[in-house]
Amino acid sequence: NTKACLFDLDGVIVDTAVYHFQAWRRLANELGFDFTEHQNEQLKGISRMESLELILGWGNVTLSEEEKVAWATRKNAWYLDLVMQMTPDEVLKGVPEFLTSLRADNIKIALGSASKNSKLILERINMLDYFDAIIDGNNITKGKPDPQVFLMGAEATDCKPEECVVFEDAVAGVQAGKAGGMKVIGVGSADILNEADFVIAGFEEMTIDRLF
Ligand code: B16
Ligand code: MG
Repeated sequence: NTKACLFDLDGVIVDTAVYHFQAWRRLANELGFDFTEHQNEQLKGISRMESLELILGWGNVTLSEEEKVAWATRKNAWYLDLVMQMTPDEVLKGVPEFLTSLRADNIKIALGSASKNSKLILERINMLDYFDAIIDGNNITKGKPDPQVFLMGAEATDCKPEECVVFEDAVAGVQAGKAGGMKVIGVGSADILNEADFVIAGFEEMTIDRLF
């Protein structure tokens, strides 16, 4: 029986990936190379420092640990400039309606995101009040596909893993939910998210009865 829904942020609630891409691309350009939107797909659900490692690999750039931290800090400042311009109309279609229906049925709502900026983003898009618990990059020691972020979400909502349903747009996130023993609904393409229990293209097609 489902008692809590655990939501990823980027790609599920809102599309911050476009802003991550802009900021990471600026970093790459300043280091003398570029990368594509296709490559950017690989960064979804992955932590900031893991993303940086992948990008530096694409550009064959070697940096010291100190330089890596400095570039990651710069990228985050550029990213936050873009986040500060976000507005509530960027919330993905059908999300507020679905979360409202969960609240009406007393189903708990938690965030399970790799981002360290999740609260700020939820504030900007006016979605913070929907969440009973927020587990994000500030709370976790192991990134997706490790189940830690979702297991902490289950605990924070007083639910067993089998009582939770995870919503994820990234392969690593789907794997994290399954590793935690949860039902996982993929958001995006069924070809890519084939490890999910089922996949929706967006929340317009999601109803409460599909949780059970
Ligand atoms: P930050 P999610 C993830 O969010 C993004 O998909 C990923 O591209 C990003 O690197 C990661 O958050 C960390 O974000 O730099 O803001 O801490 O999909 O787990 O909500
Ligand atoms: Mg995501």
